[in-house]
Amino acid sequence: MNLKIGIVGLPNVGKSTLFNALTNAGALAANYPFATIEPNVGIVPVPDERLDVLAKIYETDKVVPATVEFVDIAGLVAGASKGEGLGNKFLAHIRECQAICHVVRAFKNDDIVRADNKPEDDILKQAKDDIDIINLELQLADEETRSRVEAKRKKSLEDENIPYLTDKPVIYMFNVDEQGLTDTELQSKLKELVKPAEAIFVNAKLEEEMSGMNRAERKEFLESYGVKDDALGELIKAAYETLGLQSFLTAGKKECHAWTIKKGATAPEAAGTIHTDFERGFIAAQICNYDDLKKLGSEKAVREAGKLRTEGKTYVMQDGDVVEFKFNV
Ligand SMILES: Nc1nc2c(ncn2[C@@H]2O[C@H](COP(=O)(O)OP(=O)(O)O)[C@@H](O)[C@H]2O)c(=O)[nH]1
Ligand SMILES: [Mg+2]
Repeated sequence: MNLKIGIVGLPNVGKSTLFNALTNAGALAANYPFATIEPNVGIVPVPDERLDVLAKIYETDKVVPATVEFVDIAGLVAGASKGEGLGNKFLAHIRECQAICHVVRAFKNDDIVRADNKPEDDILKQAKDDIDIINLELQLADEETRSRVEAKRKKSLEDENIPYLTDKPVIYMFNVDEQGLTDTELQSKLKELVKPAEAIFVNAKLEEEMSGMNRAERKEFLESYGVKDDALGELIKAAYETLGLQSFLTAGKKECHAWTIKKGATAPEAAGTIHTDFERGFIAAQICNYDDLKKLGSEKAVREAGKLRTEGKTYVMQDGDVVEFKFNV
């Protein structure tokens, strides 16, 4: 499953700073051949401490995290749907994404001009106005698409599956300043603005300062600001929540691997994310719980404790299942 998240927002809200920070955090989160495909597209490993534990237990040669693709989508400005800025160039990029990360400026700094050239004077109101501008542009773009589809439908009756932008789940990422990071009153007001969507609070400047730090150093650095996790960790948590995703793990000497699936996916469906043959030829899944494995220290100990289960076709996968699929091709 290729999870792809598009980063949108008005100019000068910190999108590119955050994109760089996210891809950089990912590069250091695992020894995975992280890649920037294009300057604005990056594949980032999902930080998962469980993989490190499994790698020790199995004396693994290779660790393969789940991945997320981020796209820094520039060009959304007031009037984009009418051709302002880059016009509608952003549309194709957003269509390919499962979720939108909408970055909203919530820091005060008059040296960095706001898109509307107004001074920073009311974070809450200006954040609301900015959000409305972006959401209106997305709506207008959809209306244009809708009328194009309607016109076409008159000619042919084929039923098209149009990925409307306003159907995409949105995670709001408020780019706050250092004060805002711990200002719970401001944060709850900003949350209120966008609910029921998920809202997360990050400081792009601090994220930028952490480039070059490993995960342990990041945690320690952020703790000194009263923050638990970095932007990558927060965004992925919110994205999994919003999209109803979870991970399962496969582990062995050759490889420890994390995989992303939908909550509620069955064992054969999970097998299918590894290989379609695994789903077609599914026989059974041998499963143990990650916490049991960690506590007991080896697969052998888990088996002896009676905690290694064999599950069939109807089994619903749980987050943190460590799985070995039996199949027949
Ligand atoms: N003070 C401050 N400046 C920021 C922050 N995030 C971004 N900037 C600055 O704002 C400018 C625009 O940032 P950029 O990431 O390019 O915004 P984009 O247009 O949304 O991609 C750059 O000069 C950044 O250094 C922040 O959290 N605080
Ligand atoms: Mg940019």
